[in-house]
Amino acid sequence: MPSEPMNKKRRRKRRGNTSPPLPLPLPLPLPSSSPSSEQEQEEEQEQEEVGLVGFHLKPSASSKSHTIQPLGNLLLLSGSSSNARDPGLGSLRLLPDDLLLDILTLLPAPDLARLAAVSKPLYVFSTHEPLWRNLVLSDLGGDFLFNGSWRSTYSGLVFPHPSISIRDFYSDYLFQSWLCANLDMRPEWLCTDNIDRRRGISVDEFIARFEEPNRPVLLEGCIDAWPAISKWAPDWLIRTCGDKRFAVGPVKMTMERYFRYAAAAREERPLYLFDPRFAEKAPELGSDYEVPVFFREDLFGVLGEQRPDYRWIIIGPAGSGSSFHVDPNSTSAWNAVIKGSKKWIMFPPEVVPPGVHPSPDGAEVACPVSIMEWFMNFYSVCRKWKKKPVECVCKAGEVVFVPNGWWHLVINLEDSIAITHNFVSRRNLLNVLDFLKKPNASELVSGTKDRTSLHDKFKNAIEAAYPGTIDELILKAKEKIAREKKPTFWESVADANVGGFKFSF
Ligand SMILES: O=C(O)CCC(=O)C(=O)O
Ligand SMILES: [Fe+2]
Repeated sequence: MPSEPMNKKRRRKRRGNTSPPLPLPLPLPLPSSSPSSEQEQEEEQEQEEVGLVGFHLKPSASSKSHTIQPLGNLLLLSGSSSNARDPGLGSLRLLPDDLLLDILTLLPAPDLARLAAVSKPLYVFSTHEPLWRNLVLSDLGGDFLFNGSWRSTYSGLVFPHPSISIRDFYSDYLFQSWLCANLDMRPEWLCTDNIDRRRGISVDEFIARFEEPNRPVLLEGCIDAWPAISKWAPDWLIRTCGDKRFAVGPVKMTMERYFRYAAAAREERPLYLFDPRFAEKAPELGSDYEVPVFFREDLFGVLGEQRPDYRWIIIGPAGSGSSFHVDPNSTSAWNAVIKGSKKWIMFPPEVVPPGVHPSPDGAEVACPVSIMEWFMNFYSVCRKWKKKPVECVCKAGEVVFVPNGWWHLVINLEDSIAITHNFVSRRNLLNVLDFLKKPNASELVSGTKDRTSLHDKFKNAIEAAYPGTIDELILKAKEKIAREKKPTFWESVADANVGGFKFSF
């Protein structure tokens, strides 16, 4: 069972080797303020010991609770120190940490629990939370009550799960995983806000300035009248549809259980509630918002029940989000924040974000497992690029327009609730038809079972509902290309209208 949330997107691969090893010594600057209380001093001293100086940890992260240090710290210590990782591993010590963990994913829960009692390092590896998360999701589906950690959620009363503290264990892989779960977003990752913002623009202006040129924009003030803005909050959602089951990563969970999990989740990549059938499951949710006026043309609507998935409710705790992807079927999207706030990073279609490796056929994307890992290792890289990403923080009541083909990454800065729709208008109809016709459509098309025949069905339905529209758009597109095409030297010298000089013998 896949452990990664699929959201509305295509297959995503686990990171191969996208993250460089943690640099040595750990790279972040010393905090400028001096610790105020004795307890803070003590905590800083402890963070210093394990190499955490300058990292901005979440308030919920106790440095006392983690046992793993980066490998570089071992090299800096005196000769008598050794890594507690190796002695208790036997010949397994030769395996890199990620491979060892991959092997442990093959074990059923009772064996993993037993292995934790064998030696200190096997305790560390077999209590690695993502292993237990996989076991919970594959063995229990969404029918679990999150109990503060995945191991105790699974084990409950079934297996003993003692906690022991080990301080001389060094592993970059495990340290990075812990760090990504406990690091706060750094202020320099949040301060760039270079998206175009508009309030009160007309639909024509939106089309001319943003949709036609395929540029992102953040729209303010266009969802103020949504009942959802004042109503939707965890308590209200639990009262209204707490017992209904929604899509959460690879499983289905009741809204109530999901909120219980989300309130306690402290992990690298929190589970995300991302459900395309929310309005059918809870019709009151569907009637608490309406499509903003800019996005009312919805050509996939001609397919009725057979249209691909197009709308989602999105709920997640701070730190959850969507790693880099391009939206499905070459559609454009809008994403409205109802509660919380989201940091967006977007790259135009021709710029592949750093750390992201799409397969040549576009069917798969390999990128860092966690969004935090992307910020730690790649954010500063693209800040130096000539083609800088478009960035913003989208707050409750605001809407981001995501043009088709744009890469985007989103992280929730607070516990957030949002609605997103993907749509086809006349501005992107030809793109969508082209996409659906690709030779590997069976791999690329998503949100429907009917991947290979979607093109013909959609094209015929558009022809029937809007006769002549496709030909008209093709003609317009050709005219546009001709207008934009630079004349060659010979064209310009032969044609006085384009302003070039003429030969005159
Ligand atoms: O809110 C999010 O996590 C972003 C979802 C997304 O990628 C989208 O709406 O296209
Ligand atoms: Fe998206």
